Amino acid sequence: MASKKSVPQKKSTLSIGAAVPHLPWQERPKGCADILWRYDSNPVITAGNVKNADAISNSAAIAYKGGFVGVFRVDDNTRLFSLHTGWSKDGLSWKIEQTPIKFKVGKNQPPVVKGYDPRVCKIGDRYYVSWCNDFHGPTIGIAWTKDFKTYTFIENAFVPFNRNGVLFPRKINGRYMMLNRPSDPGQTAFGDIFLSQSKDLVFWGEHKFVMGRRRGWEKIKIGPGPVPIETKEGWLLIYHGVFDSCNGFNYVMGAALLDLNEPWKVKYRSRRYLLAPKAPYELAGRVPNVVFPVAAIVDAATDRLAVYYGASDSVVGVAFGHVGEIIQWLKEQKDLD
Ligand code: BMA
Repeated sequence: MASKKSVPQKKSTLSIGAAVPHLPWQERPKGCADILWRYDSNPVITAGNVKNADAISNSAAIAYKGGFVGVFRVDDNTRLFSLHTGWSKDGLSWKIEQTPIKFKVGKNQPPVVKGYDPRVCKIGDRYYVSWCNDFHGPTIGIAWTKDFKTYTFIENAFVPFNRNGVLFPRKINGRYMMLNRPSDPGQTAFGDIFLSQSKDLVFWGEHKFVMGRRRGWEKIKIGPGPVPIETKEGWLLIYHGVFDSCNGFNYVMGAALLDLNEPWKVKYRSRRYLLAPKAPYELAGRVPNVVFPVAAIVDAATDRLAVYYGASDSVVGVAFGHVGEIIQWLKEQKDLD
């Protein structure tokens, strides 16, 4: 009888994409049952990283050339919001450039003066930045870069008002796709997630409704967070949901799984929140009670996930999780819908 040789099992993961062996990581603390757990030295970025900054919060980090790069939302002490490039070897300790990004704009294009809540998405060999741009009110500006030194403005995707433009990291059915959240010029007491499609990243159309606000922690509005994570079971979307209390709006995180080929179809959605303000730097700051997820870096070899989020519109925090566990957690909540 042939002897059975033990074959080393390759750990099966759900995420599709590149291995990021240098991903920042800490194991879940003993006794913690949370699906996302915070880095124990949060916040990783504070206003002290840039001269004359009042706050550095909702910012996007991505793996780049064996290290990390990011586009940061810097609110300065004139209360102007601008975008700055930042660099890091380990994803936790960052050097942020002192001067804002100067976008190259075409001669018939409006100037880019201020911006906030950037996302960074790699599609092919380009990195696309989408952010809340000021064009007669908030809307989504899109630019591209290859080296994070020169940024070329493409266009404003929509007429005002819109916030939280989040690209998918590849074309789907031959189209670029972008989640977005129509809004108003102010603090917007409403908001649902839509998806828009484009052949060239300039003209957007064939809009689809993805999902709307609903009772509980997402009763006022919802908005897409990090670039969706491609998995074997669908696109994992981490998003923010907002509820009101006698102290104003509270921003928390939730998650959903979208269909791979028709990503406006929601397969699962969290009834429970994924992470809500609890740490002191989330509960107090420029805007108290805010966790605002903006970037998610995944090591597809291990399913490990690091989420970058703005805390209380003042600082940046990191939380860790496992892609497979989040999907399992979403499935377990099916009956709560
Ligand atoms: C939203 C945006 C975010 C901010 C949040 C909480 O409308 O302005 O940048 O984090 O409010 O203040």
